[in-house]
Amino acid sequence: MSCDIGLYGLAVMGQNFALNMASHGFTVAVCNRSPSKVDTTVQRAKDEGDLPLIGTKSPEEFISKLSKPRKVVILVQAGKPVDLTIEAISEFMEEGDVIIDGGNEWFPNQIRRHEELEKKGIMFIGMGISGGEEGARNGPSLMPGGPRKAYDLIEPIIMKCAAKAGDPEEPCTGYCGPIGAGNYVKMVHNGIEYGDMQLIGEVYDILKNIVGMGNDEMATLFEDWNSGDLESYLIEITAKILARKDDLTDDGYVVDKILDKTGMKGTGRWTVQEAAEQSVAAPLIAASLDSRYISGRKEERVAASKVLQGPSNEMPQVDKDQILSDLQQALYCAKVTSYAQGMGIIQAASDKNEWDVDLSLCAKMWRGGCIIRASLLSKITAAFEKNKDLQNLLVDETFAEEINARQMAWRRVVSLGVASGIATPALSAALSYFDQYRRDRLPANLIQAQRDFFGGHTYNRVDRDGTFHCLWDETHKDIGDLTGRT
Ligand code: NBP
Repeated sequence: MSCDIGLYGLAVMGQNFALNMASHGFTVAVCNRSPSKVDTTVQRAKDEGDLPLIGTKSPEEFISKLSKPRKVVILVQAGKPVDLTIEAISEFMEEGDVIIDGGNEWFPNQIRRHEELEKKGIMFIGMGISGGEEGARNGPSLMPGGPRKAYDLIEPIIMKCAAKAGDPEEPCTGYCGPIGAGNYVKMVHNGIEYGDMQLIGEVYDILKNIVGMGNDEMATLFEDWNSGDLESYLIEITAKILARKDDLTDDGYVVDKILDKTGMKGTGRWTVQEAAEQSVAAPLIAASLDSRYISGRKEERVAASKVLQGPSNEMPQVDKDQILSDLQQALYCAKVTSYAQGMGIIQAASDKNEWDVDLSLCAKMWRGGCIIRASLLSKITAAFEKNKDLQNLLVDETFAEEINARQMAWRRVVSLGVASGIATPALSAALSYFDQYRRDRLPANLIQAQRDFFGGHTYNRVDRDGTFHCLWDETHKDIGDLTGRT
C-alpha cells in the first residue's frame, strides 16, 4: 500500500493524530522509536473500525511506504528527539518531500531545521497542535507555518482532520505564515491559556474565600456562565472539576485535596520572554506565569503565612448577587484584555519577521479543538476581519463599548480583592493595562525627566519638535533643541 502520509512518534499525541487522519480516509504509515507503540497503534486502528493504517519498524521501511511527494508528521518529544528523528528519516527522503513537526517547539529551532533541510530540498513545516489527546483524535486546532508550497501539499489533509467551529462550520486551521509563525502562534495560544486559567482561579478564590460559596454552588454558577458570554472549554471543565466528589476517600471533593502547586512546561515563560523581546506589554500573561512560580514555593508560603498577615479588619460585607454579577463582567473584560495582549505579541513578531500573520485567522483557528476555545473568539475573529490593521483589540468598537460599560464591575472586584487580602494578580494587571492604555497622558513625562536629570538621556516636548536636555540643578531651564548636535 502506498500511504498518503506518515506519522513518526506514537505517544499520546502521535497515536491519536494518526488515527484521526486514518479515520478521515487517509492511508497512514506509522513508526516509533520503540516498536511496541507501533503494535499498539495498529491494534487500535483495527479496533476502531479497521482504519487504513500500517505499522513499520524502521525509518527506511517507514519512508518506503509513502507516496511522493512524501509527507511526514513528527510527534516526538520537542528538542533533541526531533533533530534525531529528522536525521533518521530524512536520509531516505528526497527533494520536494515535506516534514511537519507538530511538537511544542521553541520557534527558532524550527527556523534552524528549515534552513538545514532546505539544503537537501526537503520542505519543513512547524505546526502547533492544541487540544491534547482528545483533540488529536477528534479534531485539534492546527497552526502550521512553513513554505507555502509545502502547506499546499498538506492542506487537504489538515483541513479534514482539524476541529470544526463557527456557523457555518470552518476548519480550525489555516496558513499561519513562513517557518516559525505556526509555532509562535501556538506559543502565544499557550500564554493566553495560562491567563485564562489564572483568571478563573482568581474568581474561584473570591467565590470561595470572600463570598463563602461551596463547591456545588460554584459548579452551578460556572455552568450557568458557560451558557453566556463566557462560554468556553475552560469554564465548562471548571464546573465539572468543582462538582467532582473524591472517590479515593469518599469524603469531599477532589479539587480540595489537590496540592496548590501549578506545574508548567515552558510555553508560558516563552510567551512572556517574547513579549519583552518585542517590547509588548503583556502584564496579565506575566502575572499568570508569576502566580505559577509563587504557587511552586509552597513551603516558603506556609512559613510566610505564620509571619505575614492580611488586612486586620473583617472581610468586607458583600451583596452576593452584586458580586456574582461583577465577577462575571470582570472576567469577561479581563479575558478580552488578555487576547488584546496576546494578539499584540503576535502582531509585533509578525511585523518584525515579515510573517504577515492574519490575526483573524488566529482567532478563527482557536475557536475549536484547543484549550482556549471560547465563543468570544468568534467576536475577536470578526473584529480583526473588519479591520486588519486594528492596533489593539480593546479599541474595536464592539469591545470598547462592552468594556466601557462593564468596567465598574471590574473595578469593584479588584477593590474587593485588595480590601480582603485576596490576590487578583491577573484581574488587576489587566485592569491596570486598560487604565494605562486608555489614557492620552501618563506620568511617563516625570520618568523621562528623571532619566534626563541623572543620565542626560534627553526628552521630547509636547509643544515643539526636537530633542532637549535640561541642566536641572543649575539653571532649571531647557538648554534647547539638541537635534543635529554632535
Ligand atoms: P512526548 O512528548 O511524551 O514524547 C514521547 C515520544 O517521543 C515517544 O514517541 C518517544 O519514543 C519519542 N522520543 C523520545 Br522521548 N526520545 C526520542 C528520540 N531520541 N528519538 C525518537 N523518538 C523519541 O509525547 P506527546 O505527549 O505525545 O507529545 C508529542 C509532542 O506534541 C510534544 O512536542 C508535545 O509538546 C506536543 N504536544 C503535546 C500535547 C499533549 O497534550 N500531550 C498537546 C499539544 C502538543 P519512545 O516511545 O520510543 O519512547
